[in-house]
Amino acid sequence: MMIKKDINMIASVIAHHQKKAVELEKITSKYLDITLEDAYLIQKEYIAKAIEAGDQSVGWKMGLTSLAKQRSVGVNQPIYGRLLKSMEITGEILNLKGLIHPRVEPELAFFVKKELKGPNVQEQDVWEATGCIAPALEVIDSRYKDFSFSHMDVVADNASSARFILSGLSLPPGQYNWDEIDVVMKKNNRVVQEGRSSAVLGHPVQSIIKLVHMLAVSGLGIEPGSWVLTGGMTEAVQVENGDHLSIEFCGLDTMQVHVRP
Ligand code: 0L1
Ligand code: MG
Repeated sequence: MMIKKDINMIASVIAHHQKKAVELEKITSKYLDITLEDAYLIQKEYIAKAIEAGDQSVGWKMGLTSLAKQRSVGVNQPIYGRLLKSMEITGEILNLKGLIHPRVEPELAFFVKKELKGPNVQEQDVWEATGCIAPALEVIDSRYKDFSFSHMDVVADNASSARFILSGLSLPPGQYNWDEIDVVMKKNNRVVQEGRSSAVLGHPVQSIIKLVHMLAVSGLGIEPGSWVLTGGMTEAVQVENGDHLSIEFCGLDTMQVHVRP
């Protein structure tokens, strides 16, 4: 395991690249022995610094929750990241300032109203703790050059979290089959991705269970009042200035994104 001084130093380098939107060489090319525990400590360190400086914690994101996404980046298990208020976009405009090579993906977000903590949490506990569910979009933006990284690199880079948009809907958990939500993503009026919520570990509720179990390893849990992005229902779509995205969560909502300089 790394010493605290190195954790803090790497955390401040990554935070700088995130803030300035400047590409970064993989940290594992310099620090060969970095462990998964170190990578999560690096993530935790700069998020704590941001909160000390006035930002607020909003919740968590799960990443790499589908086999297709795991295969596309060569990492064979889900990862988590932390969401801050400063990452949230309200409205339909995605401003590319502060982003390097952003990609957008459709997700289902769970609002957790009761603490979920510990290695024994099961599906029933998650449903009892879920206040509502909302269609959402995540904007991922790996800070690594060419979106190329290892498991430890991407965890240290907050699982590529950059921005997120909640649809504003608060849907009752018991009213829909959350593994049967189809999604169609159009970019500039052309269908570019189609998928279904079962792509997220078979059912998005499994993503929450997995997150709780992963957090339990570090003695952490999901705090009441947290949003959790459960993972991409399709591959992420690259965007650039001038693009317009229309993302239909069939039977629920259609979200729009206008990409601007
Ligand atoms: O949210 C995600 O599934 C992305 C996790 C990190 C991998 C990537 O940046 O593509
Ligand atoms: Mg995601």
